[in-house]
Formats: sequence, structure tokens, C-alpha cells
Amino acid sequence: MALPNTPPVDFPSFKLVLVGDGGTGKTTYVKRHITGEFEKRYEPTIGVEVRPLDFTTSHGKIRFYCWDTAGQEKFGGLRDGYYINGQCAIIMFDVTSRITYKNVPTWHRDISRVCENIPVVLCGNKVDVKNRQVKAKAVTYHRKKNLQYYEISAKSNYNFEKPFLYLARKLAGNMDVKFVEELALVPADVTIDVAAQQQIDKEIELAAAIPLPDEDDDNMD
Ligand SMILES: Nc1nc2c(ncn2[C@@H]2O[C@H](COP(=O)(O)OP(=O)(O)O)[C@@H](O)[C@H]2O)c(=O)[nH]1
Ligand SMILES: [Mg+2]
Repeated sequence: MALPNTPPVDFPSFKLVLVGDGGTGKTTYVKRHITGEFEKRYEPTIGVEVRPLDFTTSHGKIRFYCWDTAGQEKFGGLRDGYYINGQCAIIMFDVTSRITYKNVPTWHRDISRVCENIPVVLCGNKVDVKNRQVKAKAVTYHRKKNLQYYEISAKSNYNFEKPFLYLARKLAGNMDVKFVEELALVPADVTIDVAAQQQIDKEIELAAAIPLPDEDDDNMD
């Protein structure tokens, strides 16, 4: 999976499809990785920016070609060409905006329609914002669909590497894979209360052990 006009690399590389409502922070997130910013390519035919994000793992290097829209998602779904040959995906919502979480099932359905059974991470972004609207315990969709969930803050780099590490492990079929080098990230624009957020992360872990209610009253298919 190489980019047009880009020499292929001699280590494993994967197309990563990044989706979610407009304004949730997708572009901000993928721009944090400094080398990806230098090597991005704009694909005018489908109107996407593709950034190669490299990580060094305990099992060698891995590259994610991160596909990011030019804002078309604000006008509805994305064309199939965006998803075709996608090997992994991130669905982003904004914890300060309930509607962006409500739309997660639609994004997941769109991915699943084109990409068969690929690893998907759900990200709740902007956890640096004090007055969040989607509480951690209200986030249950990933449990019904067997996705991984992380709370992140693109602006503070909080948990930046977690989604990529999960996907790298899934794609390698080895949950022992680790990242072994410090990442070059854009310096944080905001700081978060790490202790408070770690408490929330702990609550998410505990909630994961509690069975989900049977009734399906939230319209999530
Ligand atoms: N507070 C906060 N704002 C963010 C964060 N990530 C993105 N934003 C802001 O959200 C807005 C939309 O971000 P953008 O990356 O363009 O979203 P996209 O439409 O999903 O690509 C911008 O004003 C960003 O500065 C974050 O982690 N925290
Ligand atoms: Mg964007």
C-alpha cells in the first residue's frame, strides 16, 4: 500500500481510514506527528490528504498511511474510494458534542460496508475541555461492536500513540508489540489534568467489566 509518486518502503505499511464528523479534531490529530506533516501528499482526485506516519516497534518499523478528508464529511458520507483497501480505521468523535457521538454508528457502518473486518479504534477527542458533554460511562458503542476505545486530546498529545499502538498490535497479530522510540510530536497546545483523566481511564476499565444492558433503546445498530 504505497502512495502515488512515493517510493515504497521496505517495511510493513497499512492504509488507515480516518472518519468522524467534521470538527471532531481528525486533522489536528494526524498533524501532531511531525514526520507525517513533512511527507504528506494531497490526492486531488478524491480530495484527501495522505500522511505517512511511521512508528518504530519492538518488532520493526511500521507505517500508517493516514487518509484524511479535505472536509467533505461535513456534507454527508464519504465516497467508497475513501474506504477501498482500508486496512484499519479510527472513528473520532468530540466529547464536547453529543451529536458527534450519536453519529458514530453511521461512520462504523460506512467502514464495515467497504472494509471487511478491519481493526477499528473509537476515539473520544478533546478530553482537555473541562465541560465535556459525553461522559466516559456513556460511551458504550465500542463494547457492542468489539472496537477499542481511547480518550484522547489531540491538542495536548494525551494518549496520542494509543490508537496506533492498538492497530499495530492487531495488524501484527501480536499484542506484545511495543513502541520503542520517543515520538516526534508537535508540542502540546494545551495541558490536561492528567491525574483526573487517569481516574476517568480507570472508570472506563471498571465499566468494561460490567455487562451491558440487554435492551437496545439507543438506535445503535
Ligand atoms: N480543545 C480542543 N480542541 C481541539 C482538539 N482537537 C481539535 N480541536 C479543535 O477542533 C476544531 C476542529 O479540528 P479539526 O482538526 O479541523 O477537525 P476535523 O474537521 O475533524 O478535521 C479546531 O478548532 C481544533 O483546534 C483537542 O484535543 N482539544
Ligand atoms: Mg479535517
